[in-house]
Amino acid sequence: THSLAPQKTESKPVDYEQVYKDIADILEDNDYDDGSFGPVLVRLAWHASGTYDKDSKTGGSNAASMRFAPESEHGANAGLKVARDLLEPIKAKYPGISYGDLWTLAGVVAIQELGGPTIAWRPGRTDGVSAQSCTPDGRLPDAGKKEDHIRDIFYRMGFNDQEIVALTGAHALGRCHTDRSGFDGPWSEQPTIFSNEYFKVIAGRKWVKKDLPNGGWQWVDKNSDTTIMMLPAEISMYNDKAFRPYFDLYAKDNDRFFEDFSKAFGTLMELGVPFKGDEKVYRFKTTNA
Ligand code: DDH
Repeated sequence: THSLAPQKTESKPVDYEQVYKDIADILEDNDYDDGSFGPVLVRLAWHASGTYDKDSKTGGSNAASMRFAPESEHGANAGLKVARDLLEPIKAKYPGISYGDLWTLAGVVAIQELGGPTIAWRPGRTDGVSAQSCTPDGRLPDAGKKEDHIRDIFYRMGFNDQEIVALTGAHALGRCHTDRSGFDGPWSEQPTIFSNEYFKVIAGRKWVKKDLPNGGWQWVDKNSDTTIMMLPAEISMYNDKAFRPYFDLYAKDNDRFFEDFSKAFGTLMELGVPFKGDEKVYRFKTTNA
C-alpha cells in the first residue's frame, strides 16, 4: 500500500520517460468528474507555479510548497489535494523525483495526453522542507475580480497580455466545482479535450449573469440549457481592448494557440526554478503517438 504522507527525494536517477507513461496510465478510465484526472493535474501544476513573484524572486514550482499548510489550505488551492494524493503512488515508485518536478511533469502529461501541444520540460526542482517555503495567500487570480486584477497577478509573474490570454485557454479543460471555487460548470462541451474551444465558446455565445446559491454569480449561455459557464474575470478580460485581439486570434487559429500556449505554459512551469543549465530538456511523445 502507498502512504499519502509526503515522501523524501532520494538521490536515485529517474527515468522521466517512464514517469510520463505511468502518469498517462492513471489519467483516464475512471468515474472522476468528466472521466479524467487530467484537468485537476493541470490546475495543480499551474497553482504550484503561478505563485511566482519576479521582483522578490519568491514562489513558483521549485519548492512544491503547496504540500505544507498554510499554502495547502489557501482558498485558491481548494480541491487540489485530490491531485496531490493521486500522484503519491508515482512518487513512491520513483523516490528520486522531487515533488516540484512530479507536479509540473504531471501538468505536461495531462495537456499532451488530452490532445494539447508538446511542451518542453526539464527536471531540476528541489523540494522545500517546511512551511517556510510557503507563499503568502493571494498570489493566484481571484475569478470574481476584473481584468486589472488579472493583469496585476500575471504581470507579477512576468507575463504579457498575449501570454495571459493564451494561458487562460487552459480552461478548455475541466470545470468549476461548487465545493472548491464556489462556481459551477465547465467552459466547454468536451472538458477532457485540449483545443482552442475555450476561445470559440467565449466568442460564440451570448452571456447572461446567473446568481449562485452561495451569493456569488457567474456568466451562463443565454440560449442553451447546457451548464457551460464563464467566470466574472473572464468576460471582463474578453471585453478589454488590449486582451480582445488575442481571444480573436486564438478562436480562429488553433495552431497559433498551440504554439503560444506551449511556450507560455513551459515558461510558467519554470518560474522560480534555479536550473543549473545542464538539465536535459524533454519533449515527450504522447502514449498514442
Ligand atoms: Fe483556472 N480556474 N483560472 N487556469 N483552471 C479553475 C479551474 C481550472 C482562473 C480561475 C479558475 C488558469 C487561469 C485562471 C485550470 C487551469 C488554468 C477554477 C475552478 C477557477 C475559479 C476551480 C474549481 O472549482 O474546481 C482564473 C480567474 C484564471 C485567469 O487567468 C484569469 C490558467 C493560467 C491555467 C493553466 O493551466 C495554464 C484548469 C485546468 C482548471 C480545471 C480544474 C478541474 O478540476 O477541472
